Order: sequence, then structure tokens, then C-alpha cells
Amino acid sequence: MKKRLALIVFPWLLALILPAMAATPLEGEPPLPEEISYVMLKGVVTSYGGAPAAGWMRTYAVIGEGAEVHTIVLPSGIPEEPPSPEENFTYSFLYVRLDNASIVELNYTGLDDLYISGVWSVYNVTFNYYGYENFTLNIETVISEAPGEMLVTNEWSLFTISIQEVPVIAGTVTLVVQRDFEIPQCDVVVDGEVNLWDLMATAQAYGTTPGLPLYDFELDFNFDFVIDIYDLLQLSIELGKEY
Ligand SMILES: [Ca+2]
Ligand SMILES: [Ca+2]
Repeated sequence: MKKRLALIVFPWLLALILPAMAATPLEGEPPLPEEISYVMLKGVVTSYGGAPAAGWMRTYAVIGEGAEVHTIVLPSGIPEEPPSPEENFTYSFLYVRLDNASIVELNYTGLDDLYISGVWSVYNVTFNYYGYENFTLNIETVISEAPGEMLVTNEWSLFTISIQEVPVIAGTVTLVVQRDFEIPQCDVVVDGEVNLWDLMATAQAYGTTPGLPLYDFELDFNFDFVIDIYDLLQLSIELGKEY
């Protein structure tokens, strides 16, 4: 059923995008610091409570106004072997989310490039798979509405997220985009434009959930742990947008 829906939606999106297809490199000088109003960051988690860990971070900040931060932490790293489709397996991670930002500023403490504070929630998420097709999902709240802050430092290269009663999450920034206009969120095949390449990457992962080989948090635009029609719809709204 999911595949059939993708087959219907995909050509329709293709027709929308093909006339506007022209991959452009990520260009454009970043605006002067005083002109930066939008920041998009992507990164990888490298430690959790000081111990090596894996995971991903995405942040969209509007300076002086608000921010979205989503982080996935795999405390024991990324499994080395992809699971077999015939076997039962479990995939667990921590989902860390900024619920409400109170301060979103550049150079706020004198030590940071970007500072975000607010209230955060942390969830323990476990997918129990019975083969690739069937699973049960268990989401347990570790903490909610806890005060915490995120700092980006070392010329936009490192980040730390410190939430009360939660081990510190630290990592490396892999992409930073600063603009004086709103940055689209669905340029996953990064070339400065939301286009066919992004659509193809998302369509290919259609129907997948965390732990399955084709699932990618990068493609789960609404962070609901499935790549489906809602992610394709969000992408279709941004089709053709450049930054
Ligand atoms: Ca793209
Ligand atoms: Ca999704």
C-alpha cells in the first residue's frame, strides 16, 4: 500500500520539479554577522556523557526568535552489521528535542558562535523488529521540560548540548549555513537547492523506519521516525527553493 502511494506521488512530484531542474553548487558568501538571521546546522554526535557515541543533530535557528533542535544519540554507536530481513532485532536511540527556546543568539556568552537555551525533552525510543515489515515501537520519556542549552563553538565546528540531569551530548558540526532569509530544510543532497536529487533520495527511502538499511534521519523532515507521504509533501512545498 505504501509503495503504491509512492508510485502515484512520485511522477506527480517529478512533473512539478523537472522544468526547474538545474543543480547549482552551494554558493553565495555568508552574510555579515550583523545580517545573519537564519542558521541551519547539521552535525554528528561523537560523545554522550564523555563516552564515545554516535548520532545526528539538526538545528534551524532564527536569531532572537526561536529554534528547532533535533538530536539522535546512539550511546553504543552505529551497529556494524546491517540487520538481516529474516531476523528479529532491536534498534534503540535517545531522541533529544528542544521544546521551546528562550534565548537564541550569536556570540551570547563571548565563547560561543551560537547559543540556544530553553526547555528540552529526551525520549528513549526502541523499535522491536520482527523482520523488516513488522515492528512495535516503544517511546519512553526520560525527561521533559528540562532546562538546557546548546553551544556551538570553535568557529562553528563543535557543539555541546547540556540538559539538566542528562549526560552532556557533544559532537562535530558538518554543515553550517547562515543567511538573511529563511533556509529551506529539504536540501538533503546538498547543492543549494531543493530539487530532483532530494526527491529521489527521499522517495528511495519511502516507507522505512529507524534501524532499516535505507532509513536516514536526514530524510525524516518531520522527525516522526518514518519516511512517508508527509516528508514528501514537505519536500514538495520547498521544491525549487534555493539558498
Ligand atoms: Ca539538493
Ligand atoms: Ca517523517
